[in-house]
Amino acid sequence: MASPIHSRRDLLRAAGIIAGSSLLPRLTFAQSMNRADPTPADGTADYTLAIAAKPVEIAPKRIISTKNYNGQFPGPLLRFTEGQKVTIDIHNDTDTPEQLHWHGQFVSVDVDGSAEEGTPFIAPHGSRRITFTPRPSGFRFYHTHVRAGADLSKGQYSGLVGPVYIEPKDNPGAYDHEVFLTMKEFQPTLSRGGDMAMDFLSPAAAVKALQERGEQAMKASLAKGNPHGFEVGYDAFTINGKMLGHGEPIRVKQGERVLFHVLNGSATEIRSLALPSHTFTVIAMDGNPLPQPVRVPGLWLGTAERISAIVEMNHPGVWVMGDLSDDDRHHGMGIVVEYAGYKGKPQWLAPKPFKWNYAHFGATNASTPDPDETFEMLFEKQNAASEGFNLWTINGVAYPSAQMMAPPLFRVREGKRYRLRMRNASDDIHPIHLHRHSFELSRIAGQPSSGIMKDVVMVGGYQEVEVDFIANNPGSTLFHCHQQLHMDFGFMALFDYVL
Ligand SMILES: [Cu+2]
Repeated sequence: MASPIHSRRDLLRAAGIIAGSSLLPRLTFAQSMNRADPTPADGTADYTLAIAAKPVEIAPKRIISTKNYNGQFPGPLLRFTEGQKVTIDIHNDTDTPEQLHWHGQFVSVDVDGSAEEGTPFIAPHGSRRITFTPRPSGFRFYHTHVRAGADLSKGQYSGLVGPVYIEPKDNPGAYDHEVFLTMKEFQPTLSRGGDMAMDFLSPAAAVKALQERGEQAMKASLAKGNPHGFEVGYDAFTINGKMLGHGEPIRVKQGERVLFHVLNGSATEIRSLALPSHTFTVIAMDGNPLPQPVRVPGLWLGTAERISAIVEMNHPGVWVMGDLSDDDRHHGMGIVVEYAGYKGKPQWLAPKPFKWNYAHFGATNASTPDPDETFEMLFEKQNAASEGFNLWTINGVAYPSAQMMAPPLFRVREGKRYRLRMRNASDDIHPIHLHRHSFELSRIAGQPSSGIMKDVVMVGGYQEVEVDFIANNPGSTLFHCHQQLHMDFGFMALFDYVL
């Protein structure tokens, strides 16, 4: 199977590749596993995170055992201050190597938490002390970064997800209190079909050439007698680790302005969120302030996306804040919002249908500067090509399943501005993530955009999206689809810095 690490021999092979790279300090296997334990120079860490399989009660008598941080789901909220160094001890109390990724932060390869970039593993029953300077400010998160392959107890199918908030130098908005929400499914199972929401993205226009290419490939595969590749479905849906109605409600008062920090912590799913009779004023995406606040009836978030939005509490009652999917909400994807002095059955009302267009959140008349270079990227699916799983390629190359650091597909020079022209020849939406950098959305399905800085963007089925980034954080940099089932089966590539 594509799961990269099944044995000590695989690990040795992976470590050999790391040690053989001229871009990294030369480490033996033992060093790369143990380097994780530097002698603590100055006593205690600011935070300690322990990775272990521990029971989590998502509803009364519904207890699941899943790997998580510190015995809780979501992992503890880590509050940092921008530019102020932190030390974190990570203990791995499991039998398999782990990686802890600081999603959305401009950290070094050594602590980023991606074996593909060369971050050392946290050895089974080992630990690692890391130090880094948190940046940029805003809503980030941390999560495991091991591949799961066909093993749905591993990777982000587990509960290894937690929020990070990096305090900005100045406060971005006026609000009465903050609420962090992590949306996450549990109890995954493999299936042969999916019901991914598709029609919410705007513009909706598909690129004909991409569609023909993708449909032809699919037709050819099915004609050979292949089934559809595996997808993943879930039995339990939670917000902050509780199924709808089973956690503490969010208690509010009329007239309050509540700042919600919403994280899609899913391994594979796109999520939505609405609060009946209320609107969201989005102030930041992926933790980065927007050029101006934008009011919307509800939110859509691809895997790993974050939205910070203010809700003015001006419609008293007891409400279900939940996913637009009735099925997923009925299976738990929601949380109760209760106004002071109000009791009763929480009410759900579907908002009027709305489309999600990233460009609406951008600057109104600005355009992005021309890049120094544009990289063309074609995303393709080979249906059921890897033991029943879809295999994914970028420009024809699937990231090797048995290898940690693969040869880089793209090379950048420090200080230059690059444009990624991503062309999706599949009918799936891909939440695309670039490690250790932010990018600016410059074109969404044909529509120009500017001023929106993100680290994940959904690329619609048979659509094109362009993003620009400045190469300002040297070191090996992983680019991948954040859908676990896609990244584990080829949908990754490395950028490397050259002189
Ligand atoms: Cu994908």
